[in-house]
Amino acid sequence: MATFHSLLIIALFSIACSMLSYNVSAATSTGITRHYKFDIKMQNVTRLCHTKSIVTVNGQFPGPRIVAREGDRLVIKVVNHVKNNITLHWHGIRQIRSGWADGPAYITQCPIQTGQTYVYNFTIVGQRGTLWWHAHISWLRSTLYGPIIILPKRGVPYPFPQPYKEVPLIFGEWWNADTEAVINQATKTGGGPNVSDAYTINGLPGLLYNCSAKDTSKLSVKPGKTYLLRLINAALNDDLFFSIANHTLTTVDVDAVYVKPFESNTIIITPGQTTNVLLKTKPTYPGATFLMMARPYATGSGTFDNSTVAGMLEYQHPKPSTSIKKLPLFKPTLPALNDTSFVANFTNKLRSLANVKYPVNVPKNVDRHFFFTVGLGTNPCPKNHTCQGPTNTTMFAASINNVSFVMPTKALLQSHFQRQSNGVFTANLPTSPLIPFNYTGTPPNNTNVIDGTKVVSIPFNTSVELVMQGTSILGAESHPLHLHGFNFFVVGQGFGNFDSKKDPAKYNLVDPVERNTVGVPAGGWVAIRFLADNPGVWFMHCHLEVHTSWGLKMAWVVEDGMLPNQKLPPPPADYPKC
Ligand SMILES: *[C@@H]1O[C@H](CO)[C@@H](O)[C@H](O)[C@H]1NC(C)=O
Ligand SMILES: *[C@@H]1O[C@H](CO)[C@@H](O)[C@H](O)[C@H]1NC(C)=O
Ligand SMILES: *[C@@H]1O[C@H](CO)[C@@H](O)[C@H](O)[C@H]1NC(C)=O
Ligand SMILES: *[C@@H]1O[C@H](CO)[C@@H](O)[C@H](O)[C@H]1NC(C)=O
Ligand SMILES: *[C@@H]1O[C@H](CO)[C@@H](O)[C@H](O)[C@H]1NC(C)=O
Ligand SMILES: *[C@@H]1O[C@H](CO)[C@@H](O)[C@H](O)[C@H]1NC(C)=O
Ligand SMILES: *[C@@H]1O[C@H](CO)[C@@H](O)[C@H](O)[C@H]1NC(C)=O
Ligand SMILES: *[C@@H]1O[C@H](CO)[C@@H](O)[C@H](O)[C@H]1NC(C)=O
Ligand SMILES: *[C@@H]1O[C@H](CO)[C@@H](O)[C@H](O)[C@H]1NC(C)=O
Ligand SMILES: *[C@@H]1O[C@H](CO)[C@@H](O)[C@H](O)[C@H]1NC(C)=O
Ligand SMILES: *[C@@H]1O[C@H](CO)[C@@H](O)[C@H](O)[C@H]1NC(C)=O
Ligand SMILES: *[C@@H]1O[C@H](CO)[C@@H](O)[C@H](O)[C@H]1NC(C)=O
Ligand SMILES: [Cu+2]
Repeated sequence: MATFHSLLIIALFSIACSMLSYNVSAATSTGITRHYKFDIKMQNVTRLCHTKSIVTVNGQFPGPRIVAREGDRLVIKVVNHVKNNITLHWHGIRQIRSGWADGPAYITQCPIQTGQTYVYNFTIVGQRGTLWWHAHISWLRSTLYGPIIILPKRGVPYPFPQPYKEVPLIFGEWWNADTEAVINQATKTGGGPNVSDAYTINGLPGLLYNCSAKDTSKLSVKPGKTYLLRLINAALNDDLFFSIANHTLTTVDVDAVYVKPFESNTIIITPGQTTNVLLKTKPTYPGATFLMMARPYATGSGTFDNSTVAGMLEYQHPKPSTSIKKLPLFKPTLPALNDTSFVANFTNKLRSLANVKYPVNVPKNVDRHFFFTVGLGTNPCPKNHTCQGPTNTTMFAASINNVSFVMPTKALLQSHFQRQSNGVFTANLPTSPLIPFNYTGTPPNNTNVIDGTKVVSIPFNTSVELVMQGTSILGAESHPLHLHGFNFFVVGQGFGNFDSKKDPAKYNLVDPVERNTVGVPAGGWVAIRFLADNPGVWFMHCHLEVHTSWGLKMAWVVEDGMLPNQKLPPPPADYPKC
């Protein structure tokens, strides 16, 4: 698909219109039920002159779009026709009391095995904007991903001028090699995984790569109109800068929450984040074509794919019959690959609307404070092996408070629900570092982590403050931390070591941005708050897939409340078994 099909709101088709009566065992839907069938199957796809058999939904790459309205129920029947185990995650969906449908493998469910079917069934409550779905097992999300477009309830306008058209732009990362082989090799050797061969926009690498000119995403626009671009970063391992030559972008929504609009030439978007921007086209036909480009932001010491994806913004010619002569092509100027101050500047501008219609429900009082260090570390190389970690006797690892999370072989949510956590997980993740050090200074001599399946357990309705402190062990870099089951408020961020005496005084409790994925600044910290009003087991992890593989992940167990509608209902009948 070399051209964009403008998102047709009229193309929204609802198959069943169900009147849902109030049901205390599930979040109530105020809209309609939309049914989707996702067949997981192999498909041959050619990019950069390499043909590869990839795992897809319905043979599509990127996968199909889900379009719904706030308040609708989604019922997605997933049938696995491939050899791999599969789970799908509906990234950013709150899953209020529907944790069984959240998707991370061995956290909320066992995988859907070959030949099996599982129906993901959940409602969209209080969210509108762009989210996305992706596989949540191993590295299969490299090809299994697609947009979730959530329109406001019928008759409710956007808090910005109605755009002429809406277009999803989903950034991805393409490997010529099989990504399962890439992560398996890295796990074995303890080294960094091979980097990707290209970035993509809507699955296409674009004209700056060899053997790729015909695979360029093209956005055809009319002059004098406003377009809503729904940007999604589905790349595995890279934060991305994005810019369109000679055009300004107005950010209006992040992670399906409206923000105070602001303009910039470039945006930064981490894996897991979504950003809706308004693009105002030039008033008259400019007689030029403009590149839309994305490339990484990276500060770590490891190698990364530093290539650039480009798509084309093309103005429709006023006289289509006349032959079009070759037009000049303009390229945007993107920040330097390591421009941390640009990132801080941009993220500091993100503010909630904080008005009567869209209030900020940031917890003002905190029940429990947590301080997590996030960053890299090492595991010892197995005896009599040579490893490719930071030294030949170590393997790369990553941790939270020095605990590198070990994947269980049973689903945590099921074990929790059945009160059979024994031998599956322990609720003893340290709530602050056991050995404090200068997190952003010279790292300690011993960089080894502790391996374990450790979680934090909290009562229903606990108001949580979590400070995430980046470490400089093996290089300071930004970690996009994603929390399942909740949105959180970003109340503060800064560089260096968090100062619990001085920094809280500077918190923004007036209009903090509300989101589900936040970049912990490279060599810095971020403070978030959320109300744990959703019973279940909720994964929190770095959305750089390599760091998740290395153990930068944990889970919050949120206990049931006293009232019937504060309890997690039982799992559905077709819930997969391990
Ligand atoms: C992919 O290509 C291979 C080799 O050409 C072929 O054997 C296979 O049937 C193709 N698979 C699909 C799903 O088309
Ligand atoms: C989805 O969940 C709702 C609420 O629990 C239930 O009424 C409905 O039957 C479910 N649909 C399917 C297809 O499982
Ligand atoms: C990773 O890259 C190395 C060096 O180019 C290559 O030898 C190896 O086969 C690659 N691994 C995978 C899984 O593609
Ligand atoms: C685009 O911007 C460049 C410099 O940034 C400028 O030279 C050029 O005239 C602009 N072109 C159009 C069509 O706006
Ligand atoms: C990208 O990385 C390659 C290989 O490490 C290097 O040669 C090249 O200079 C880098 N390009 C940029 C723009 O940094
Ligand atoms: C960014 O990279 C450039 C060139 O590689 C280097 O000169 C500069 O010191 C780096 N800046 C930071 C803040 O690390
Ligand atoms: C922050 O961004 C604004 C507007 O985009 C710009 O004017 C300002 O120079 C930037 N500041 C820094 C420190 O980059
Ligand atoms: C490791 O290597 C040493 C010497 O090369 C040998 O004596 C020892 O038995 C080996 N240990 C294992 C567990 O293979
Ligand atoms: C591992 O590294 C050490 C120090 O750099 C070196 O002396 C040793 O020969 C290496 N071992 C192997 C098996 O490469
Ligand atoms: C931590 O180390 C950095 C870099 O060496 C230094 O600038 C800073 O003062 C140290 N901070 C503390 C709290 O010791
Ligand atoms: C760490 O290593 C350095 C240099 O090897 C040494 O001077 C220092 O004493 C060590 N520190 C600790 C706490 O072991
Ligand atoms: C698929 O998942 C099941 C259940 O966890 C596991 O026993 C099996 O080994 C997995 N298969 C593959 C190919 O990973
Ligand atoms: Cu990370």
